[in-house]
Amino acid sequence: MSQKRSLKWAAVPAAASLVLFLSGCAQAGDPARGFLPNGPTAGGTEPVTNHTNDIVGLWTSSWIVLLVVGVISWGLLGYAAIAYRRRKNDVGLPAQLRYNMPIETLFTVVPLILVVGFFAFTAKTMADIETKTNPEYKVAVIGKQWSWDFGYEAEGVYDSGVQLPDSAFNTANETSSMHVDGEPVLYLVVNKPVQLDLKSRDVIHSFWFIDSLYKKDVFPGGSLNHIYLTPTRLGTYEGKCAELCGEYHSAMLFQVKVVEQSEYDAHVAELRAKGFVGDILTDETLDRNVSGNNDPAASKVNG
Ligand SMILES: [Cu+2]
Repeated sequence: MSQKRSLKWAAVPAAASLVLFLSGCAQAGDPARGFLPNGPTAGGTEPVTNHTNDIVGLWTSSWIVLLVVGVISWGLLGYAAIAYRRRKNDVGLPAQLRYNMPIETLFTVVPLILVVGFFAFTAKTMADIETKTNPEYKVAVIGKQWSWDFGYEAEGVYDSGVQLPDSAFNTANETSSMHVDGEPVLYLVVNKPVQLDLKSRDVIHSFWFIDSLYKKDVFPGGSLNHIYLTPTRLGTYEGKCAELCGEYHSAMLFQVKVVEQSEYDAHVAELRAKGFVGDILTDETLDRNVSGNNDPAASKVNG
């Protein structure tokens, strides 16, 4: 084989890698974070919650390990395809080999190490996230077809979301790629550990505060799920339901506002002034998303 031809062959995987690399670079996001969302940077560049650094670390180090394995595998594959290709004067089948113990041992042991390693690091990160770390306050998060209720448990006030009408989903109302005017808003205090008590009124939903990089199912029937976190950066974040829960699943948008204690207190006072007082976690009648509710603001949209 001439030098020129072998170079041409070698250029194929190199060109393919370059295309993949450049198309990856063209996307929005930070490659150092493995392109994971990181919230609006207007509030600073600190982690969004006390868990996000660990999650980003698990994600990116997994990708680094997998890319190393991938590059070695693709290299060997390419080498074998080129070095052992059929030559012009070859006839019949090449020499048939039954097995190769060293290679087969390698193919068994390396994936085993990888699977055990990924499992261990994932289990460690999840155990850290799931550990209850002395929450200083509790907020009830209630999913329902198709909106969210938020209850500030110690203060005894709540904010009951009303399903967004179809008309809300036009470009005029969309102030960002995801936010729609009229979404329910969850207020959390910056740098204060919170316990979220998750519950559903009907079917299984999933509470996804996107930039926290964590989501959790929301179950009907009394057994609460919990999320423990400490928001660490001021700002307004987007959230959505992450479990297909029916026709208007996509309307289950919400916002999370991470604010200073004073702004949180002002929000609680505002809810109290509006008369939204009660324990929404246990009192089903406080759901505003029902027609016939006495509250003039209440309406059940879209049936
Ligand atoms: Cu849902």
